[in-house]
Amino acid sequence: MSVNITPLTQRPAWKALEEHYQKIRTLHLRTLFDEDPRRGERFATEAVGMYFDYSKNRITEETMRLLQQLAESSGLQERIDAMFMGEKINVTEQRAVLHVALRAPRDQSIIVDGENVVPQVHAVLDKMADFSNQVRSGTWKGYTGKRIRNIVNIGIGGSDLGPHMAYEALKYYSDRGLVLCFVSNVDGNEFVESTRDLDPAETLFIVSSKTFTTQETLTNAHSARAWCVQALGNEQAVAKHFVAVSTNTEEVEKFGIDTKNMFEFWDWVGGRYSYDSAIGLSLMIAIGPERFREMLAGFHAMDEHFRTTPFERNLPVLLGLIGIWYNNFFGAQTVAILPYDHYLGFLSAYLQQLDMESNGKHVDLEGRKVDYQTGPIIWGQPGTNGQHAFYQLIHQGTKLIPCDFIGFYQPLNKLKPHHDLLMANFFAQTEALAFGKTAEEVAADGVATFQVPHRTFEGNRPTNTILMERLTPETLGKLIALYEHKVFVQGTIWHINSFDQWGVELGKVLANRIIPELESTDEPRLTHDSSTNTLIRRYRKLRGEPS
Ligand code: G6Q
Repeated sequence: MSVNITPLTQRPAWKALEEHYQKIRTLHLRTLFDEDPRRGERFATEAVGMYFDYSKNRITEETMRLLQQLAESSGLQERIDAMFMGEKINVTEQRAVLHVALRAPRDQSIIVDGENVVPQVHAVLDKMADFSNQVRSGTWKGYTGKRIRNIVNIGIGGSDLGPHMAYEALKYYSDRGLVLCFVSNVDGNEFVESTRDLDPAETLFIVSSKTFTTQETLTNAHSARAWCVQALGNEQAVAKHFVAVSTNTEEVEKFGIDTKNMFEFWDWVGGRYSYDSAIGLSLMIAIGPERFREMLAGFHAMDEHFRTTPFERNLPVLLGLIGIWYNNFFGAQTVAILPYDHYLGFLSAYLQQLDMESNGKHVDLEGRKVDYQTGPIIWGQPGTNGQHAFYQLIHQGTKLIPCDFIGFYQPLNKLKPHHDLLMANFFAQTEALAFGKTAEEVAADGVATFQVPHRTFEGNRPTNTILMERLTPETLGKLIALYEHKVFVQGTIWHINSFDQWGVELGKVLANRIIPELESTDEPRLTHDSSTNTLIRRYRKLRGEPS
């Protein structure tokens, strides 16, 4: 479908944007707001309960018109339809990309290889709900008959970040009688610290791995198994203390987990798009099946908005296009994600994987090296903490850093006066970033002349503002789907495959080669480069006992 598309940088829409950039690159947000007193309302839109103000961006109506043209010239609508219809748009792996099916209502039909996948999705959700209810109610007992109080999710990357982020985000709604931990790193310190205060008789491990072959996850799962069996004195304990989430039945069986305690998902769910599949089992146990379904409904509402809304009012499209504007025309290298909500502490780490693993690609769908920038570096942390740390560079540094500010009208914990103070800071930051403070204004405050340049803020720093009512399972679903689809919009325009991750492979292969070189008792014959050889020899000599 896309093979004959004109290369991105040769399209009229791209060239028009390049010219347009030359015209407005020095235009200041102060001028744009002065010239149009209603700009703050005109460059804002609301859908599915999400208010999106993009007026504090270095854009005009012409910019948005040209960006939309660029989206059209990329066949964006056709690509959206292709994804929702289950076409194999992940071309390098020959797979459909159907995270949207994970939140489709029961009566919807999405066909993959001649089969409607929606009933399978709901069958697994029902099985998860049944299991979650058993654990939450105490019906599911450990090997010694004790109730389960600790849930440890063992998984990494897409099998860790989603449920971890969402558990933190929705902690307010979680069962406080349960302790949840997430163990991902192959570094044994994490496993030991996470389990040291837990009673094995009360602990359930959820081994989450799409492939069930991931080194980190299997190493942690084997350590967990040894920890559990040693404490409970019998191999049979595994059946009561381990469940698996995977697509690989054979490997799950090999590990010794009964496949009736396995929760399935499918190859058309990418790891970083998987937390509303069975990969979210730990989250469902924490917040309960009803809340989990509310979250899926939030995802679905944003999916439908994305699929059906014209580009000029389509939130993921607008967010994606504005990102392209800075990334490809202003040369911005990064995007800061700044949620003003403590519960969203893991959001930027989660979005980092979602965006950077999806769009960190250097060749297009046909394998040609691209001659334009693709995915940006994603980073950030919640306000107001960041204000006292890295915001300095955003305000007065030499780099252009577009920021997404995310907040809620209502706090979950009503503790006066905190929320008003939090939101005052939110609004003040976007105002300061946009309008700055001129040297004249600084001098007029009576500031000593030598200090004036240091205390001047250029402004013209762009921000998006995303506001919703309250942080709930439903609003979280909408927010995550917004970013999933933003990544899709950008990947489509860059004409890259946002759904593979070959970049993770090389390091894995090389590590597997080095493992026996570290483990061998005889001095290994090393054939790496001189740096790697020396590092390995030095490590072997100085590590003490092999571990
Ligand atoms: C995500 C990636 C990657 C993956 C992990 C874990 O999109 O594919 O982060 O989720 O490598 O893989 P497994 O679930 O197979 O253990």
